[in-house]
Amino acid sequence: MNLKDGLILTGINNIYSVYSENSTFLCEIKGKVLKGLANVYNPLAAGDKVRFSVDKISKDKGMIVERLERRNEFARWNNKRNRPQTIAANIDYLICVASSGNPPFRPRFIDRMLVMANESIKILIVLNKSDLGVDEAVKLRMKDYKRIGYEYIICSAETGDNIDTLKNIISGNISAFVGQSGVGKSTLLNILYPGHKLKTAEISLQNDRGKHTTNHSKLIFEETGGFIDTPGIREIEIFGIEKGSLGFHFREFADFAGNCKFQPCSHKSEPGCAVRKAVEDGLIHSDRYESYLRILSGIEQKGMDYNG
Ligand SMILES: Nc1nc2c(ncn2[C@@H]2O[C@H](COP(=O)(O)OP(=O)(O)OP(=O)(O)O)[C@@H](O)[C@H]2O)c(=O)[nH]1
Ligand SMILES: [Mg+2]
Ligand SMILES: [Zn+2]
Repeated sequence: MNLKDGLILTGINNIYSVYSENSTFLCEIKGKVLKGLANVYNPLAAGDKVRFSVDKISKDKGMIVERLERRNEFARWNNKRNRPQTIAANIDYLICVASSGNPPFRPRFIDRMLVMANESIKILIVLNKSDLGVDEAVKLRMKDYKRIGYEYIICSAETGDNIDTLKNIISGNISAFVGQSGVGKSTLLNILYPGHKLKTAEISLQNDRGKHTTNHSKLIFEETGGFIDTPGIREIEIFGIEKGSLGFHFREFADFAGNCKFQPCSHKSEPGCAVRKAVEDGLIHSDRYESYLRILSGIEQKGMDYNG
């Protein structure tokens, strides 16, 4: 069998667009299930590298036989299907897109993205829609992200404010744009990489959550880099992290956690907790601590099942 290596651009209803040697092949999974990947929501995500065979008759069709090892992935737990869902694979940059308004700023959502982001992925927080005004509290929150080691940009796809800075940062990288529906992921990408005409739409008026204009993750690449536009997500459910290690995913806790009286410490109610003390002293942002507590309680409620 003549096998080729290719890159998953997108997958819709189990038909995958696979890019290889300057052509795109429409492929299905051979035998429907890939070895060892029966229990995941989506065995293949945009950015995955695969091995496939080309159909002898329809030369633009093929069968995927194997998923190659992932360098990294960004995933969440899909509550509806009760399985992990990969949003993008093999990426350099995770662009956590939020908006300062319409839909409202949700730091809790960003914190969840940061917890799920693999350490091998660079992270950039993008606060879009600056033209709608940015509250002082939101500015402070962004500064706190910077203080604890996350880069951020406040920009506007509408006015073009700071878009060049964003362009320079992601240039030469494969970036996945992830965030709630309606924050402007596709609009930003249309400006950063003109010519692909990604669908965008006004967010629905009934609720502030948007209506999911982008339906499928899609990888597009150019000489200057590439991007994955992803559908808006309502919630990032955490998985694969035990309650005892959640604290390690909050970078700024590291300076204090070693001084907690009890080891290990959940930083919840133990006496002599240095993390809680740091929150009281304003050395850890109280809102970050609140995110920690909420995620922790989610992990505790779901118990072991939660870890896949
Ligand atoms: N005021 C303002 N509106 C913006 C800006 N960026 C995007 N929008 C608008 O926000 C709405 C949603 O934009 P989309 O790009 O479709 O949002 P999305 O994040 O891709 O949404 P999903 O595909 O559903 O996840 C559109 O009406 C855009 O015109 C901005 O910087 N300022
Ligand atoms: Mg979109
Ligand atoms: Zn503690």
